[in-house]
Amino acid sequence: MNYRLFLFLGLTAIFLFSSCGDDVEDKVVINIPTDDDECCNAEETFLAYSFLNNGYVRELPELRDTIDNKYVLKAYSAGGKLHVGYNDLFFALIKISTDGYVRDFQVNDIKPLMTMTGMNMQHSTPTSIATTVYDDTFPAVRHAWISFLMSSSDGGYWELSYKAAWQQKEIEHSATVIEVNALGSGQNWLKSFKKDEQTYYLSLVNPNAFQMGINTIQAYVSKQSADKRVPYQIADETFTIEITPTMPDMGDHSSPNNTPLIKQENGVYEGNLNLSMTGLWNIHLVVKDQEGTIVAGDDNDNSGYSSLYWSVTI
Ligand SMILES: [Cu+2]
Repeated sequence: MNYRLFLFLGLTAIFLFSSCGDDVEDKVVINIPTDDDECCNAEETFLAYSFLNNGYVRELPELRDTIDNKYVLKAYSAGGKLHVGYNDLFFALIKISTDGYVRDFQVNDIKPLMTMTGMNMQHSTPTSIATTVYDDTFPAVRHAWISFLMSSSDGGYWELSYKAAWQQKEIEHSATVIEVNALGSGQNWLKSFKKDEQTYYLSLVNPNAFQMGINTIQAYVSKQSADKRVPYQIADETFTIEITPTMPDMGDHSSPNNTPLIKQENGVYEGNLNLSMTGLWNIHLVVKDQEGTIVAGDDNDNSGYSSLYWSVTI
């Protein structure tokens, strides 16, 4: 987005308006683009541009789509990469003629699909499926998330497709191959448990943002689809996720002031996590249903802690 040009046009318009203020007829002659009611205003454009060019997010070019040579739909992630576990995805729709960001567009039907080459089977993974506005101050950027079960490897490859819609226009981005990287050692951000023959997935949100001390910890609980090729949606049920972080390299000591993850209105689970030192932490999980019955997180290895745990290294 050429924001400077945008600003320049705006300032020129103001200058022209004010310089011929005493001649009412002249005002209608000034040629200010008026066909841009589908785009954001200057401030929203600036904020969206700043966010998408902040050096943290980068485009995933394999997910780009061009529509009638008039619009470009771009997808972004942290560093332009994807990895096992939770990933944020951002979408922006850019009008080529003006470099403006289109507001009020939707991206939905996000379908990650892995083909397991040797096993002759396909499966999806936990995902938000549809997008929401990421930040109300710049509605041009929409947000989704995908939590990948496995990395791309000789054993299989991932593809992603999605649909986008705005002002009666609709496009479908057919499946393109994406690269999903493995996580480093000491990082395990996605766990599963079974309840009544149903598999659930626990996706820890962005633990790379954790710092020493008290952190807000967020997670999603997703349900494996009956047809595993269908993206796994957020589970309807309400659970409570109790957490006990321990340091396995330091005699499994824990930390005080942790609070359970409780389901919020928007579907995310949220609690407090105290990482009192830097290093490797196992976040032991006990999942309870609404009646308080434990549905996952038994102490199977007699360690004194649940054998269901995420691992993070800070
Ligand atoms: Cu797989």
